[in-house]
Amino acid sequence: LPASKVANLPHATAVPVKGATKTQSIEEMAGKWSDFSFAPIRESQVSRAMTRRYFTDLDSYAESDIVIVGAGSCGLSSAYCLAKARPDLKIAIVEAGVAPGGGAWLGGQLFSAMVMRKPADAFLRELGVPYEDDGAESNFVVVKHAALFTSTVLSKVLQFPNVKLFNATAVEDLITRTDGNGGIRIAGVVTNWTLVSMHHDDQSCMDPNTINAPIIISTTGHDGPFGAFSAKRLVSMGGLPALGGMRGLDMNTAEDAIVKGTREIAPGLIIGGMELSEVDGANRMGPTFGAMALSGVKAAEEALKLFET
Ligand code: AHZ
Repeated sequence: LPASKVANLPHATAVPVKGATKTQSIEEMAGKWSDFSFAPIRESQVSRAMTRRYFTDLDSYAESDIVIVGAGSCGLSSAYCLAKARPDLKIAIVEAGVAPGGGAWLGGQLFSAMVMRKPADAFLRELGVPYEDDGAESNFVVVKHAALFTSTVLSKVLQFPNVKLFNATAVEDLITRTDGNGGIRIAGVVTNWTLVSMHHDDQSCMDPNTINAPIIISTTGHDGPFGAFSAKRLVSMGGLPALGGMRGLDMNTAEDAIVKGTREIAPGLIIGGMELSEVDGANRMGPTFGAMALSGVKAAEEALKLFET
């Protein structure tokens, strides 16, 4: 149909533009609510505003420079360091949950405060997250609410123009290439809507999607319904002989081991955070988060080294 006729069909009727469209401050609105109206909108404009951007992102990030799997405290810390150091890199974060943040919305059990052992306070200063410090005699600092840490790092990560978070999306496999010597190299991730990944057993024909990337940083936490995903998949595909299996809680040994051990486990795959405890058989640390932040910092450093070689 010619554009003139389409414009006359009921479904194409535009909402007449009326009401306030000029940029206003909150102060200017105060006390004038009886005259208030939103700028007009048509529902399709909202649909298009969302879907056009999402599909543009899917198109753009189908070839990424780095994919971070899991947006917990380790993954987000890593994303922050990478995006800040290399604005030229395209960084996709794939998070199975609707809400990014993993276990870092609370400090431990259902308590709010988040403990970070020194020297991880350096990362809080980098982010500008306020904390309580009892001074030279104290070996740790306390953020008054874990959500303050998580929301701050998240908001900074999301503001980098070179980062896209795909939440409610699970990594359900790894893309692999043979290296010519019988070994494998990780070359990307296989993704699906998390709700789809959870229903492969009772629905059929729900093939996945993919993101190619030369470097994957996996920070999916310790074993659980989705956790330790890449570590477990590495074992099942023969890229790792066996899982070490996370050991019992020992704050002192656990945090050092996770930070020091954060590394490229298989060509193209760096593992950090509590997922690493499943690879190395490291202890868990319970409710202290310094190792998650600094493992993220180290994972970023390891990735940057790979880009330089
Ligand atoms: O939803 C998961 C969470 O947000 C996400 N995730 C897991 N599997 C995924 C998959 N695809 C996409 N297949 C996936 N996303 O990964 C995130 C992991 O966050 P986390 O907080 O569980 O892990 P972390 O290593 O960043 O932090 C661990 C925090 C812990 S656990 C612990 C203990 O048990 O002792 N102590 C600390 C500090």
